[in-house]
Amino acid sequence: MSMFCFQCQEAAKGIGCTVKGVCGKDADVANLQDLLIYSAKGVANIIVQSGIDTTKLGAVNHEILNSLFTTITNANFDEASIEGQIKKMLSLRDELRSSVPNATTLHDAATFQVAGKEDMLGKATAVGILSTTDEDVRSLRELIIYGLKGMAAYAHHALNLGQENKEIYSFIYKALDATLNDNLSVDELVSLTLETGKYGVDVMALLDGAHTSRYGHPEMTQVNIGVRNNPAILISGHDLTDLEQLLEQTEGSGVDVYTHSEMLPAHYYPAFKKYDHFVGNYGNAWWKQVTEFASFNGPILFTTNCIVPPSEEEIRERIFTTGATGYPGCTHIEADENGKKDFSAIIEMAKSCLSPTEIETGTIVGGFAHEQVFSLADQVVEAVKTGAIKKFFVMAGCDGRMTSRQYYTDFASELPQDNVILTAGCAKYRYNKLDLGDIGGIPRVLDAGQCNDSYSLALIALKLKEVFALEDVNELPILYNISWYEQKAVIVLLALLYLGVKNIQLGPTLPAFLSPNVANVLVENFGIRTIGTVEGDLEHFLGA
Ligand code: SF4
Ligand code: SF3
Repeated sequence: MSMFCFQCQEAAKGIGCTVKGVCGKDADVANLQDLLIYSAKGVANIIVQSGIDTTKLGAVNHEILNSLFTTITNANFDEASIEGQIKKMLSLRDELRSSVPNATTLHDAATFQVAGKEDMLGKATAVGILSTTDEDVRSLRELIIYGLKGMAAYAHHALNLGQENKEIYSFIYKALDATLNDNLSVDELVSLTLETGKYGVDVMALLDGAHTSRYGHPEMTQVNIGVRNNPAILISGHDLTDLEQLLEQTEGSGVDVYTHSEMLPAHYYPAFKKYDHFVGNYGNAWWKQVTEFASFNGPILFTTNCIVPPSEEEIRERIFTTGATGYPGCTHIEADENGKKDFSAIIEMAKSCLSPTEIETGTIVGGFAHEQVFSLADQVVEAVKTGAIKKFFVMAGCDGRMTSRQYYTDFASELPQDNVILTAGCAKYRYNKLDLGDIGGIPRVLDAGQCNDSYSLALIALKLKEVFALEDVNELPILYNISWYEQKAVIVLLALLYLGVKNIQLGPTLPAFLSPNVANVLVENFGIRTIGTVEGDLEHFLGA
């Protein structure tokens, strides 16, 4: 075994990747990512054990987010970049440690030293996931860590918009440190897992506030999926500040901008509608990028995951990364000290490329985040009261490569006409181009936005609970059939559990990192189950 990773839904054989990631991550990258997490835990150990006030830790707070985010699935495949981040963390860690000379009970994570890459790889093997031998403790520790990775990603986007929440940092340190503590019981780790969900809600609220205060509230929007005849740049990932800067810098240049995958919901924000050269969305969910990038013809900017390793050199040369992403051989664009990024190299490249080849035509509709849905509340409530809408199905989450995900297309197609799908994240691409119609003008697929906008779906549920004067969110006509892939979906799931949502169906498979006992806790306390057949599940949900 040259590595071990089981953090995403595509973990090899449903157990874990041991030689090379199914995602394309090689063993050295996987091991360096393990060491980066261990270094982050060391920083947390010093902070927690010495009671350091996290409000005084600007750079450390930001680098903790960056480190966690870097290790998320499909974000960073660049060994040199991860090695550099480890060095940065170790230097911040050692500086912190010297500021508290009397700290005596520090963990190895807070004190170990490594001399170079070989040394790092040796250390990584000793401190990786399998170094926790009890499978239930390992399962809970990793569940918490993956929740923290998702939390860090969202906190990082909010930070880019100038918004921070000190309590989120304090929780991240507390939880990271707890995963080093061999004295914690399984019950204590279970309650820490649920507490992670609480901060999941908080971080999504923070990001929602950061997005809407800067860009306005998403509104119902028809997004073009065809192309124009100008050279163009494709922007992927979740970071709206990168998009904002790209739109500003391309204005008047003759270069168009299209969104890809999780950037699609940017079209729903009023602030971006003023740009005539912000043309539409090109393509589908992340895993189809290999063929879509070939026909796009122009350069691609990755602001976050999900990157699929580009096998052809011609395409690799057109890919640019920024923020926590990285890929060897692709140009990485760093922000200056004021957060400004210079995208002129991408714009110049675009001018020398052909315009995109059309792969689809028409439009798709979205923008049903909380304020837009609240403004339709009377219509929605009336439709529920008259029985025109029987149930809402939350089908948020991620898409992925596995052929078993056809289930979600079939489920959406076969859902009776009086049901509405609430979605967020890249899961939507499994059914957002089907002609599913509307109910009295309300589209049957209501897309709230990116995976982090699952927060809107929670607010919508809470609003309906209030309108219908119910005691419990589980009494609402809302059912959950969620698909997951990477760690942002983990924090969304933990947030829903924290909000008291029960009977979530999670697929296409349950996480490999859930030990049988931990899976049982989720089944017994929360009624979590995984998908079966479309027919059987429709019967299960609707009793038909
Ligand atoms: Fe395997 Fe997923 Fe880990 Fe990649 S992120 S190595 S596919 S478990
Ligand atoms: Fe998708 Fe990677 Fe999860 Fe943000 S872009 S939802 S998988």
